Amino acid sequence: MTRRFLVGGNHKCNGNKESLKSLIEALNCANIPPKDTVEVVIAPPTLYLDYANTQINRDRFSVSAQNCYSESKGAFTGEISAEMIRDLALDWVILGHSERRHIFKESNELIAKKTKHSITQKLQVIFCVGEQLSDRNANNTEKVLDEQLHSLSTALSVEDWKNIVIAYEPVWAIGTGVTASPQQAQDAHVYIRKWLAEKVNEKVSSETRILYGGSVTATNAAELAQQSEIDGFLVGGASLVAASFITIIQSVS
Ligand code: G2H
Repeated sequence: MTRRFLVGGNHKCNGNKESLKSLIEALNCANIPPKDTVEVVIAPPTLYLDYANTQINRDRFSVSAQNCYSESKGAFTGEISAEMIRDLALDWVILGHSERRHIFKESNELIAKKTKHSITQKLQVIFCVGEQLSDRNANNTEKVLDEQLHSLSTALSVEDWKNIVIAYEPVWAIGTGVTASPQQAQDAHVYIRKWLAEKVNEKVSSETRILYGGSVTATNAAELAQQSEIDGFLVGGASLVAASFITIIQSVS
């Protein structure tokens, strides 16, 4: 089974219209593999989604939201809905990022509910999982992944999984400059794929793309990309710098 590489650029709460304009201009003329070889998705802050989608070359790139709520509309001040993302003609949303889980205290259940709702609205979801350093040190990495994946699988039908890309992002590697070693990342990805085979089915296990995220840089991406179970990256800091992001995209092909 060949899984198409995917590289996501998660801008988090960074940048402004001017920096985004420069980034998009650089991406639009970058020498990168075609979309059917490497899929590239950028996720600017919500306020800039529409701007990004009108400026970027949509034959080569897609634009993703970084989050959305579990309901269509209503009295949920500060939230956006999957319906609104679709209204902007966007196809992607990132859900369950560790910063949503740990800073904003989103539960496994809420994230699963958001994911299901997003899929009903025909969005594709980059669903993030990953353990904290204390979990890893206590040998609880697999337990944490089990819990995060279990609540997702209870919310989804088997059909829904074709709209899911999993991003394994160990929290201790996020924005810290400490990257998981290629072997550590590979081991976690193997575990997630085994979990999918046992709890969902073999087809979902072999077809679901699993990205690695956590201090991916232009320097470490190529070696990580050589691991058989790594199907791409979710990149934070390095996705804000055009030259770095382009090198990362080039390194997966
Ligand atoms: C992990 C990653 C992007 P960074 O959060 O999702 O960020 O590459 O800055 O560690």
